[in-house]
Amino acid sequence: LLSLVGVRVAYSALSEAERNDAFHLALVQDNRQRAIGLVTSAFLGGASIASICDGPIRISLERIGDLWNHDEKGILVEHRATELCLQALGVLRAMLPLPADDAPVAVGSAGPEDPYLLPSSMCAVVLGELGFRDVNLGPCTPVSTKLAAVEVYRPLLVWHAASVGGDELSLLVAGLNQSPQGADVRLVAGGRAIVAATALSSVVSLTSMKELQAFARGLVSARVANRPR
Ligand code: B12
Repeated sequence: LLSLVGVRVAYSALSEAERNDAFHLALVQDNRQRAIGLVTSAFLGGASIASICDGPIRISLERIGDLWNHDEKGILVEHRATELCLQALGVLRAMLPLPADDAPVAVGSAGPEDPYLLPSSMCAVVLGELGFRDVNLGPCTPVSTKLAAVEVYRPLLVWHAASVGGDELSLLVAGLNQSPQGADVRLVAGGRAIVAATALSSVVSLTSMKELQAFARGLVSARVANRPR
């Protein structure tokens, strides 16, 4: 942790654009200490994990995603950067308190054809910061597996991260409708591939981690208010 102090001091002097540039550069240069130092400095400086995800992490990866068009090492940088961001999220996760015994549960994943790791991992850590016991089933998860998890964990919230995908969200909604545990679940979905699915009325369609944070915070407050005294 001491090795992060230097990065932390430097961080507080930077503007938001400079912070995003610094994180992007750390990913491109594969500078793990700096990348993790910048993210932890943001968190210790009061930024929510949701804002770090929507901010430096998303913005840097968007820039890196354009590299493969004109740089043969683009895909190398992209894969390495994804791994570094996952490590940074892991460090943030380790800085959070463990969930309480009676914590609400959230279960989620990406769809069966979706290899993208970060969106579902981000949902998990964002919900963890709010005190949820988060259960991330990760990429390439069949709908039946998610429904099995709903039966086992009886979650308050289910998230579906869709960077690529087909009609699995309708299958998930149908499965939840038929499941006794599905009745109390709030289903949220987000990601690049979700636009066509917003017509499903039981799905709360969200576009960012900050929106997920706000929605989940509302659920937690309602749960506390409805608790028997
Ligand atoms: C890393 C990466 C990959 C890696 C992923 C590694 C891994 N295991 O995770 C791999 C190698 C798999 C990959 C493959 C491909 N990729 Co790619 N990839 C990316 C890259 C650089 C970053 C993706 C990422 O993780 N971003 C971070 C996430 C968190 O950001 P985000 O998805 O924008 O999510 C935010 C919001 O949408 C929202 N959100 C997302 N999900 C959810 C869920 C919920 C519940 C909520 C509330 C919110 C939410 O919150 C997030 C944070 O703000 C993007 C560039 C980009 N613009 O994102 C290209 C990109 C997505 N890839 C692209 C392409 C073309 C491909 C390939 C077709 C390349 C190829 N020729 O093979 C393949 C297709 C794979 C497939 N099966 O579909 C294009 C897509 C273009 C398009 N319009 O569809 C992009 C945009 C790059 C580009 N500029 O060309 N890719």
